[in-house]
Amino acid sequence: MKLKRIVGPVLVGLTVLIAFSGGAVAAEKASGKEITIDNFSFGPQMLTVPAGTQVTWVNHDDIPHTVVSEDLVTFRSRALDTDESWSFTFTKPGTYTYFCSLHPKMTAKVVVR
Ligand SMILES: [Cu+2]
Repeated sequence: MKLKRIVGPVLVGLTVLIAFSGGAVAAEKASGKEITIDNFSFGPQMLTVPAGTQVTWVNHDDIPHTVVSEDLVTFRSRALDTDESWSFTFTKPGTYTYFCSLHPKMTAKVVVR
């Protein structure tokens, strides 16, 4: 009788904990990762994500920027005006160096594991 009283709440607590951590992982995957463009630079300069992650770039500068993969073909955004964003989902592991085609000195990389 005494044992039942303790085990009941512990089981409920454990179930809630498992459900909560599962939900948190799903939310993180769905929301993806964000890279900001500010003062002519990408931040973070290097972002590491698991394969399947959607990465979104947001331009906070008041001039346009683009997001273009080093090989020019893997991904290529349109020109992003102030506060515009653009997303790409990385499906294959690798190191993806990219730059802004309007200001080629702006470079950064995404590492996909
Ligand atoms: Cu630029």
